[in-house]
Amino acid sequence: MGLTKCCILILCFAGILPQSINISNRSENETQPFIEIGSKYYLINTATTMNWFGAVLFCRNYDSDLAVIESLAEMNALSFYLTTNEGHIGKNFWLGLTDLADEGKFMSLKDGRPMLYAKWAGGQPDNAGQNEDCVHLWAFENIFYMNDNNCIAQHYAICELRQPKKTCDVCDLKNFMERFMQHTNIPNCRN
Ligand SMILES: [Ca+2]
Ligand SMILES: [Ca+2]
Repeated sequence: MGLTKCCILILCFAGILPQSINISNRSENETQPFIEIGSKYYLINTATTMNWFGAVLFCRNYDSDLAVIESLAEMNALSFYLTTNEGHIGKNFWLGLTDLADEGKFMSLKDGRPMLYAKWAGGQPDNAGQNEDCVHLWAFENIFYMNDNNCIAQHYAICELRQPKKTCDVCDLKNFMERFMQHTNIPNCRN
């Protein structure tokens, strides 16, 4: 009997594991109106400009965060999209990065940690007028860089969809196993 229950346990384990892994593969319906660019999903709003705080709220309204570019690969993917799709060239886009809390220390709004990646324009960040605390994407000759700007400047918003928390796959699996063992009165497979 012990062996049978262990086999059931293994089969259940094998059955739910692929489902856990597939959580990160999102369907198109799930990600609308966000579009896949590189490894993330973005919503690029070019309908209206807004200040940085307005951009933060705009993204929250879509259960997302003002975009934070965290690697050269993400910068390249987003830059390529913006420079090859009509309607985005020459525009400035707010990012979820600010040094409002501590001058000179740019932090990521989405996780409260120091910014991981920067591609500052020449001479930036300069905190011009001692009043530039919000970061935006700035295009020079069709190449995007970062600049600190006055937070009440009017730019467009780029939002990014939150990544599924992969650790929860393991949590879900662990919880399932615990519930299964409680309901089947299996102390453990070694008995
Ligand atoms: Ca500043
Ligand atoms: Ca600046």
